[in-house]
Amino acid sequence: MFIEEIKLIYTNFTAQVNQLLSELFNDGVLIPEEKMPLIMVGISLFILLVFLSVWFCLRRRRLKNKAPHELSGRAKEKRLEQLEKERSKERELQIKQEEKLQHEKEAAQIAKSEEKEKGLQEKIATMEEERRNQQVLEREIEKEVEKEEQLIKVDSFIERLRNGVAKTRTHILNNLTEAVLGKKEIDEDLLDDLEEVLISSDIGPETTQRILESITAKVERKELTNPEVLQKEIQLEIEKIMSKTYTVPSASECKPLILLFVGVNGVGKTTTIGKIAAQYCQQGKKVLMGAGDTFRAAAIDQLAEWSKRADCDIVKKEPGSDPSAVMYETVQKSLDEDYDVVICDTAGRLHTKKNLMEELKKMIRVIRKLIPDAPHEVLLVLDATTGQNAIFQTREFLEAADLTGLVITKLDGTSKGGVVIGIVNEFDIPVRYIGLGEQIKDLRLFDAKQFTESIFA
Ligand SMILES: Nc1nc2c(ncn2[C@@H]2O[C@H](COP(=O)(O)OP(=O)(O)OP(=O)(O)O)[C@@H](O)[C@H]2O)c(=O)[nH]1
Ligand SMILES: [Mg+2]
Repeated sequence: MFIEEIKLIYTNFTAQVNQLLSELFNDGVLIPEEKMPLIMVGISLFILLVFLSVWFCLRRRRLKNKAPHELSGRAKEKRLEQLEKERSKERELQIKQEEKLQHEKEAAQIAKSEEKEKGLQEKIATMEEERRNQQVLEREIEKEVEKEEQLIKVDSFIERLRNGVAKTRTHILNNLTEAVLGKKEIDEDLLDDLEEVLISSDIGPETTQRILESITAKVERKELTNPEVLQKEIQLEIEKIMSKTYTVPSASECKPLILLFVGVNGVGKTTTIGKIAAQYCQQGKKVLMGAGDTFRAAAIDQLAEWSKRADCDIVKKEPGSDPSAVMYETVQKSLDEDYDVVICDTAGRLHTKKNLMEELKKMIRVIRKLIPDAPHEVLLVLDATTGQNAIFQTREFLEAADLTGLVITKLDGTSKGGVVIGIVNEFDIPVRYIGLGEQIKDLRLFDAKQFTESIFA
């Protein structure tokens, strides 16, 4: 009876489940009755599985929330293990977080120091830029100062040159202005006056004649009519006389370049040699001096002193020895030891003038034995303060040697430097150097334009 009831309940239940399934799948097909037990077993197993899963989850959660001492046996061990794992995970996490924080801190610090460094670098760059600007400024100032110093030097040199021809200038300019005054044209009278003005100046009769001839020719050709331009004409004529075209042998073409200085005593030969040697040394040339004035012991010492000042070598012998022997030894040494420039001093006074000239000729012969085209320059030194006397000296020295150039010294000690114009005109020898003082820098290459301007400008 009871079993029958259970069967009935089961049958109803399966029928309802079948109905439910057909509604669930919405297909209206009922499962055959013989398959229902299997379906029911499946459903039961599914429900059991769901129940067990829920139970397992709940149990796990409960165990998880329990303290280890509330557990026992395997569960306790597991819980402890789990707790250990969780703790180590937490520690790892904490370490990671700390590391992250540390990294962030470090990164922030690095960024900060990088920013600081960048700022510093920018500051350094600005300072560097400022320093560079400062240096540029300093260099510019130095250049300016140098320029100014140069100008002052040039000025003082030109000023001294103007002083050296002051009397020549005042004489020519004043008298010429007077002669030209009120004249409308250049006539015979004016030309006579002009002749008087020039001849009474220190430029000499020959030069006066040359200038007059040139001006008269221009007047005749009607190229020159205005008295006002006479001064400019004279200036141009004088510049023409002074501008000799000549080839100066250079130290690079002639090696060694042999220079021989001649002139009467006291004109400034030794001093000029010292100044020229110093200038060549400053250009980096290897310079040798030859102490050819053996007549006076003091002359040898004076040249030796200059060689020290100029920082070059010297060949010297005892006073009284043969000057030609000194020349030979000097030139031989220059050839053996590869000198660039040889500068030879000579005596300005011997027992007789004839001796002086003969000695000079002999020296030149001896030098030519070693170097046939030497001496490359024979420079006659003239003292500007001796005036017309310089003309006689030039004449005499020309008989003994082929003079290649003149050195006019002591232009700072005269006001009648115009005498130089006469010498150059008469002998057709170029002026190579002028001396306007006793310092090295006071010896300059002669510039015809500068010289003429110093008289007329
Ligand atoms: N003011 C001035 N003095 C000069 C110049 N050149 C040379 N002197 C001076 O003139 C004097 C004579 O110069 P020296 O060089 O000894 O003359 P020197 O021709 O060798 O004379 P000797 O050896 O006797 O033949 C010295 O006191 C020099 O300082 C110059 O251009 N200007
Ligand atoms: Mg001398």
